[in-house]
Amino acid sequence: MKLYFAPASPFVRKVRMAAIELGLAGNIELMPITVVPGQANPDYAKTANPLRKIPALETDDGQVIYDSTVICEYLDSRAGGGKLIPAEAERRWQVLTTHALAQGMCEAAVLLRYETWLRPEELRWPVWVDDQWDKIDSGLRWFEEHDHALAAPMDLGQIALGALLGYLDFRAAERPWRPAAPKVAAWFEAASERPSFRETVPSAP
Ligand SMILES: N[C@@H](CCC(=O)N[C@@H](CS)C(=O)NCC(=O)O)C(=O)O
Repeated sequence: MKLYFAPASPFVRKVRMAAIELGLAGNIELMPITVVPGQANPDYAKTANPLRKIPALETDDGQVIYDSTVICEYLDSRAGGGKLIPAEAERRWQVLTTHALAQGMCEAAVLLRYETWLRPEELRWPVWVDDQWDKIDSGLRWFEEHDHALAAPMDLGQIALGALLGYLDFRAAERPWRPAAPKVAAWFEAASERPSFRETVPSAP
């Protein structure tokens, strides 16, 4: 399989972490690509993802799958199913919901990056920036108050949360999140020892 990839993306990291947890990383070749809003990338749009977003995964039979959540579901099913997304109904809806929360926090964090790095300064909207941070803070509060969602075994919600926290450390170190979320911080410190976390720490392209 081929994974269209950039080393800073939390969505790509989520897929790579899932692949390592599932024992599939050795079957995936990383294909570096640069995607930036506002920059056309017609080849990638045509051959991989019309939305020009990463990650996208090309399977062994040439099918292209996106987005990160669909790819993780595909990998989970390739590994036998029910591993990172439990099969049992109650747990399944819990994990998919905590995943949706962490995924939404990742989306807010990436939008913040685009707003503060890409958008011309005179066009920036501070109220919108504060609103994205509020979504992240509110999600962190939820995990802090519902730390049963962080109990073993590792699941897709926890993987997405790990990708988000690593991205905050990488892109927003000047705004520390740990003081307001000590239980989440302790979980992240322990989880960061896992190969899936250690081998995928974000870096600049
Ligand atoms: N919902 C998508 C989000 C992917 C996404 O936004 N990726 C960013 C990189 S971190 C991207 O490709 N940005 C390029 C763009 O928005 O044009 C997923 O989960 O895969």
